Amino acid sequence: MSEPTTTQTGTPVASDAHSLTAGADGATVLHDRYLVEKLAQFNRERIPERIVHAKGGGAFGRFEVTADVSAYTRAAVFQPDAETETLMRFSSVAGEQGSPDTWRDVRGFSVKFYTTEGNYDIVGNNTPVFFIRDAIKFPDFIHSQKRLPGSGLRDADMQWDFWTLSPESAHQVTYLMGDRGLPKSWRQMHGFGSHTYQWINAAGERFWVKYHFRSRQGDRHLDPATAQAVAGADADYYRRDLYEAIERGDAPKWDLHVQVMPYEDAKTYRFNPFDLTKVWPHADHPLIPVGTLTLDRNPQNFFAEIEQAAFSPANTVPGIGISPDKMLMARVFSYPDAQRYRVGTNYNQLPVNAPHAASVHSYSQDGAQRHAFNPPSTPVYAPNSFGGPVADAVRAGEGSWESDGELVRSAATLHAEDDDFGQAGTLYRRVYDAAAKARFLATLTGQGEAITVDAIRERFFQYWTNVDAELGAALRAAVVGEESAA
Ligand code: HDE
Repeated sequence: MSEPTTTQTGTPVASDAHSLTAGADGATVLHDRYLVEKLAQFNRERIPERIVHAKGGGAFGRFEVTADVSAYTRAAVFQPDAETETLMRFSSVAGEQGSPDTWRDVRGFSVKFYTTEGNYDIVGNNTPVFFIRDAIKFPDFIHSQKRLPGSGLRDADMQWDFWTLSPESAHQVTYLMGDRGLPKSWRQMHGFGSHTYQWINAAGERFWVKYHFRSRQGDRHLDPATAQAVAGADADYYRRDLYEAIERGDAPKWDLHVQVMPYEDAKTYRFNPFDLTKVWPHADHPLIPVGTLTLDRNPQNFFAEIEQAAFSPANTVPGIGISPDKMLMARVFSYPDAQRYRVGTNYNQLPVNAPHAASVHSYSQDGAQRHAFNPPSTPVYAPNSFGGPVADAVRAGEGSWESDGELVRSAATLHAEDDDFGQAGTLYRRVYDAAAKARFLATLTGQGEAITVDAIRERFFQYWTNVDAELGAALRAAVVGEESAA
């Protein structure tokens, strides 16, 4: 026997099929409470999609520490033998909710650790760098990658107009137009925290770190023709792959490593270590193992657990801080702001966002959809004389750095080897093998052909010439040559 259908307040309803009407052929009445509730709830099923990273999927799992990095951080989640429940969400950046998984894009790589000291989130990508280095350009950058206001179409002219006028984008665009732009699956890609973060050990010593998640499934890609065919045949290709792998017990794993830089070294390092368009070459700072992330449990409800999941670089824990990366500091504001709007003021009380292994003692209260609250004996203000929660003074100086100066609007001070194109050229020349270089040239040729404005196309050739002179010449020959042959 099935359970009776009920209203949202638990009352059995009279019919799943027939509205209440004045006679079989007459008007529908407004006091058909269940019909009204059903239609009204339906109209409210959608919340705003994420303005970026709208299309994605995710799963739950655990993070197990396999090494000893306690010399660098006191964070409980990274202490020897710690095991922590995790949530991960993968995503594309520019496409909307329904967009095909295999359109060329950077992929999001978000991890939430439900630690004993509160939730810790690493919200990264499958690339170690980013397109810009100042957050004030982010909305412009995203607008240029999304759709034209009139036609609602994506447009190569505006994408390349923005990129070629923003030369700091060259390194990340070299990743995007290379194999990383078309992963074979979410399981088969590496993940990066991308920014520099701060770790603080038990003695209060500070270090700068970068996170690298190395996929045990390998870092594989689709060739562009396959990606295009799959985009039409199965728009949910990556989402399906992850879900099915976990269902059949094939739990994907990533090994987390960190690069560590002593606090003082940042001042004289050859690249600005807080510039998100730069990597730290592994020869300078080798990978140090930390532990293993395993995804082994699919969500029970995609909307409740993945769509409403709220990841934020603001979610740090004792022993971990942010850095003076201008992008990261802005993200600390932007993510909770997006989530208050998109999910609601009390989004952190939803089971997927609430801490599991830590409890909340906060003086914040009320607000729409409030579910959790303090016992009535807890005072509603601080300071108080009634034993209310008290801040942890140890954290007051934690995660800080020296900073002094006039308020200015300026690019960051350049370090010895800082420029816009050097690391992009190194990636192209030293990391891409001959076959990858050939795929890269073919992809860029297609991009160049899609540009319709001469001035933008000229800047496009110059941009790639700045990355590598031979590449620029080959590209010009391929684009102009193919056109004159046509
Ligand atoms: Fe994001 N980004 N971002 N981003 N981002 C969002 O957060 C933003 C940046 C990334 O799986 C939004 O809740 C600004 C870098 C991922 O749910 C939003 C800037 C990196 C996800 C937002 C950046 C990322 C987001 C959309 C420039 C990699 C998906 C709604 C300072 C290192 C998270 C939301 C998930 C999502 C803003 C740059 C990765 C609007 C302002 C750099 C993986 O708040």
